[in-house]
Amino acid sequence: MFLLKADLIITMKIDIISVVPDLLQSPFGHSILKRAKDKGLLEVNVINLREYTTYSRAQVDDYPFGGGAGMVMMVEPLVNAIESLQKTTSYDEVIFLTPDGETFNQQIANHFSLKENLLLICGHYKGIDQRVRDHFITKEISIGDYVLSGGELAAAVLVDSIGRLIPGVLNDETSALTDSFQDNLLAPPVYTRPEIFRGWKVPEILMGGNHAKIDQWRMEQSLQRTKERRPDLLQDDPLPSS
Ligand code: 6GU
Repeated sequence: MFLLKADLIITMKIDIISVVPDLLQSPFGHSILKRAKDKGLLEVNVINLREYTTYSRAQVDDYPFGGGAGMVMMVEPLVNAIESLQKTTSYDEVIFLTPDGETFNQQIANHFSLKENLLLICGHYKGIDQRVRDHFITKEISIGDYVLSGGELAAAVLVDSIGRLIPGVLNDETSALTDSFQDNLLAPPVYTRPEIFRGWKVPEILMGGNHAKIDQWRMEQSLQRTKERRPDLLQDDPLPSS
């Protein structure tokens, strides 16, 4: 929880371990996430894995035992980095971003948004030494069935989707509730000024001011969109898996 009775604000902290920290410099400095940081609700730290290696030339990867293509991120630099961070922070989850993880969705974002301290670990090359996964990782997350060259963009997706859900981050607290996926439905169409553009009119119902009718129209549109585009959502068990 983030707003305690005494109005004490607790910052959510997300630490990210990466071999290409530069990739993560820009994504969190804009828009809603910038506001979350400025309000003191979210802190994001990017940690360069190469600072934790004892090998020469800042080496963090090596050939796989047993042969095969690609490099593997070594156990020692990762464990050094994780244990060093754990000295000052007790993480609620240590999350490894990997294409073979559980597929990320809104329910998982909701779940993580209620945590206080998260550690994200970005994989690269052919992955990380399995012993890190066995002994330190508490959740493995993928952002979809395609392969990225590293976990950084996936980490940015997680931070964005989680950060905007932290209580107090969005101006209008209800607006996260009307997002697509929050109730397993896609969001309805939206319109703003002008009422007519090139002869294309805004649906009359939205201009009438009858909010019960508008709510009903939006629900029908949501259902119709979901049936057409994502019928699978209507069959899914709406309960979160964890
Ligand atoms: Cl989390 N990492 C990588 N490397 N590729 C992915 C992914 C993550 N999620 C989907 N593809």
